[in-house]
Amino acid sequence: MSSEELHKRRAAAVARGVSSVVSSYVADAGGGRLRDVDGREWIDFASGIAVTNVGNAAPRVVAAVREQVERFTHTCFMVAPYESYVAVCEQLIELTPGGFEKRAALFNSGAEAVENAVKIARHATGRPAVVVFDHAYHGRTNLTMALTAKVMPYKHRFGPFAPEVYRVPMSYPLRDGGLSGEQAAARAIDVIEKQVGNGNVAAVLIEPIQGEGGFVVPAPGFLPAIAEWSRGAGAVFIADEIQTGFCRTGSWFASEHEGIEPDLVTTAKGMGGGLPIAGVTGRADIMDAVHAGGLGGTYGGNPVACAAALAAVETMRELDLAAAARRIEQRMLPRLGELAAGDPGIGEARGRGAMLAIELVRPGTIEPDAVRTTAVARACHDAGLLVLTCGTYGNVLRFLPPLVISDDELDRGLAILEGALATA
Ligand code: PLZ
Repeated sequence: MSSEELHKRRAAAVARGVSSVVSSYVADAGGGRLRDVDGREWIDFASGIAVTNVGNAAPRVVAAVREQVERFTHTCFMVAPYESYVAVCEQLIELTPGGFEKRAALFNSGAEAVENAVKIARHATGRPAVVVFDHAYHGRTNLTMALTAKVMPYKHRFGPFAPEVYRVPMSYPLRDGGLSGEQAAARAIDVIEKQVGNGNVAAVLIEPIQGEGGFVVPAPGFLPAIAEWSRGAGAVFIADEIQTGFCRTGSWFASEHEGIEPDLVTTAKGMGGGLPIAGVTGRADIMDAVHAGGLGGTYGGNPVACAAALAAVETMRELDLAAAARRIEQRMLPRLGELAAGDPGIGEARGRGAMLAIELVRPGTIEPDAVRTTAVARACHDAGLLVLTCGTYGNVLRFLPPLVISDDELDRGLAILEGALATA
């Protein structure tokens, strides 16, 4: 059945609120490529939104999932536990930053991990307030909508939202007049101290590099200063590494680039090699503050997803995908920089590892150019390159290739992008 025919069926069956970036339907995918049902090949610069870091249908993941579904698909860890859940928690404890004693708990999605991190922080501190940042994205459930900054499409007419969420200014080097990390942190801390009050803050929640908000890399020093303030105030510092985690930025976690050790880390996406699984990992005293039975869910740490996660981590270790992400940065970022130098409509090329972006502006200004961004993305799609946009202003083109993408696929993707920028 062709994409066109599937699209017709979809219109009569799938709710309009769920939309897709492209109108082609996938037949199969692997490495750095997708093939649609019409027989067209695509180069993948999306990874299903930073999920298939190990590649799509990665061999180890496929084998592990196959083996597990034949043994058992579900017992519920809260009813009858199994080894792989424990093993995934052990891996999370080993891989997340921080040499202190840790515990972990597993969930199904990023939003669910964030919700649980907030539950844990509130329980452990006995305080209500959660501090989040401009441009933040943390999910689409009621609490995480409140934590997410952008109204369209995420929050519009979906309120009322959960209370006790306070938003403070982010470090956004292109848009904050060149504040240093320390200055930007002082600006945020001032708002917290004046408007929330140190003793009320349960958690400070931040993406070390913002994802949906525009691939915003804070100025150096910003994250350490916020983490330090948080510690001093007795608040739980939570790094949302759902998009940045699992080798994406050239290390296991983006927090490592600035040497910060979050009290709690939320993970999902890349963790499961394509299967839905998420985690909250962090300081044992905070995690274990919660009473027995206070955390859980029917499917959290489902055995098939756990098998996939263990295989994905093994693949990352075996292929050294953190190094692969650094190589992708070395190959892509200079070319994106050259494109920016030759195109006054590109305000900045930025990012880390295989989490890279260009931000489009009206020439000579920092005024966002969302119209061109959409046009460039469409031109890429027409030429067979799957790219995504993001940003509060919808003016950022982001590049998230699977970490196993070949140099040839990377170069061909870049050539398509160059062509699209030349015409759109
Ligand atoms: N925290 C940092 O990036 C998910 C969302 C796409 P879920 N980002 C992609 C969309 O439009 O829904 C994300 C994230 C960060 C939390 C989440 C939420 O993760 O698995 O989508 O719930």
